[in-house]
Amino acid sequence: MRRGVRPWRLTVLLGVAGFVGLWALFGPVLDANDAGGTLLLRRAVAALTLAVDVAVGMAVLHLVLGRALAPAPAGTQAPRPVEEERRRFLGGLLTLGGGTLLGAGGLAASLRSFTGATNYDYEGHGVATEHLLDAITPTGAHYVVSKNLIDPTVDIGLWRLEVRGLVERPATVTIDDLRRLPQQEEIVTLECIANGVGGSLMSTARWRGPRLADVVGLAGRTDPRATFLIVSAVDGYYDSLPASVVDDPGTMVALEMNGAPLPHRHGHPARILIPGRYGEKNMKWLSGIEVADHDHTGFYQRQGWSESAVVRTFSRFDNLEAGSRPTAGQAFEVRGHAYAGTRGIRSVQVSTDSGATWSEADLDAQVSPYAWRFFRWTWTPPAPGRYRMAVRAVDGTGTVQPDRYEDIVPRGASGYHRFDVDAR
Ligand SMILES: Nc1nc2c(c(=O)[nH]1)N[C@H]1C(S)=C(S)[C@@H](COP(=O)(O)O)O[C@H]1N2
Ligand SMILES: [Mo]
Repeated sequence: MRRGVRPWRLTVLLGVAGFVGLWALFGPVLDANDAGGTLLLRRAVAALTLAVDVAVGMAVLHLVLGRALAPAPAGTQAPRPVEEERRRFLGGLLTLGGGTLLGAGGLAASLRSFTGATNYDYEGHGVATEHLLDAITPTGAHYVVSKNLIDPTVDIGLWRLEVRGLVERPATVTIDDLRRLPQQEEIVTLECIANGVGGSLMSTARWRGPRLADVVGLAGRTDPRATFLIVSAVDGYYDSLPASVVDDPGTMVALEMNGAPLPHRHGHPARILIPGRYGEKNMKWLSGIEVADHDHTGFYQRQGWSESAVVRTFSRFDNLEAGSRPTAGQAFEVRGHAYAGTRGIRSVQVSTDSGATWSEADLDAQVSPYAWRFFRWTWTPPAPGRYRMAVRAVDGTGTVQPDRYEDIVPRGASGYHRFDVDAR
């Protein structure tokens, strides 16, 4: 019996084209669905997942189309026996059923990889170079990180914040309830735990809203057994905070950013701000606060990131990045910023020989105990040539930023920002 010509070449071609197209469209967000590996590993896993999805899809298409397009076997003009008709029918049914199952599985797998995805597109979402030296980042230039492919849009009239758990009387809080509480304003720096050495996933804004303590207080007294706050958001994001942060004066529920209602992508209508903790603890699109006597592993912690998320000491050059070039024998002002969360910055030191010798930089005025600190250092290169610049900060406890390089996973990056500069 002659078999129909199977269009396998076409299937393979279509599959490759499909993979390339999908990767071009979604690659930047797919690579972020990480389980705590390196960026390269995440990209490889994402590519492999996509390849398997496409292969399954194409196999299904091939089977279904192959059957539909196969010409009737030659020499079977005479009516076939009922037995064979039935076999063919059952075979077709099986192929269709199996194909549907496989297809649905592939679709579910890709949906899962989307909903778990994180917009870790470092290059695309950091602060633009021209705003690196702004003490307060313009709202439109503030870095953005979100796990969502599409962020939630909240109808403020329908939105409620639930405060429940180990409280006197669970409360359903409206935006007006939050606005009626005493408002405080703080300048706070946010930094993503995925901010690499010398990275720009870090910005500073003027935030305004009630203290977290007052918001939790809307549900009456909290049980002394409380050890954690389990916070959740409209987009299904969740994390836990030690209950003790409620008493930190800087911890708040921000309703405004730089004098305007919280923008959509920064968590409208309400977000948590915890100075000194990496961005992941700063819940956007807040929807629930549960006072609990147990921990609840957060969205990112489940993927292998550290639990406490206390920021590590960070320092970087800013104006060298923008391409400024010093000239031998002429004074040149090196500028940059440092951040160590609530520990504060005591001093910043700059090196032109990769860290063999250090000079003290001048610090700009401190704008807030919760914000980064800018520095400047006047340098006169003795001769033309290449200099390996390095910068390090000393935090408010007197601890010198360590030189040992660590990648962002799992506790956030560590190490000195080094930069080659060619003096004319
Ligand atoms: N609901 C919700 N909150 C979230 C996130 C999220 O995906 N969903 N991402 C977190 C992460 S990882 C960071 S770094 C900060 C980023 O805040 P920004 O986009 O306002 O700069 O938001 C945090 N809060
Ligand atoms: Mo983050």
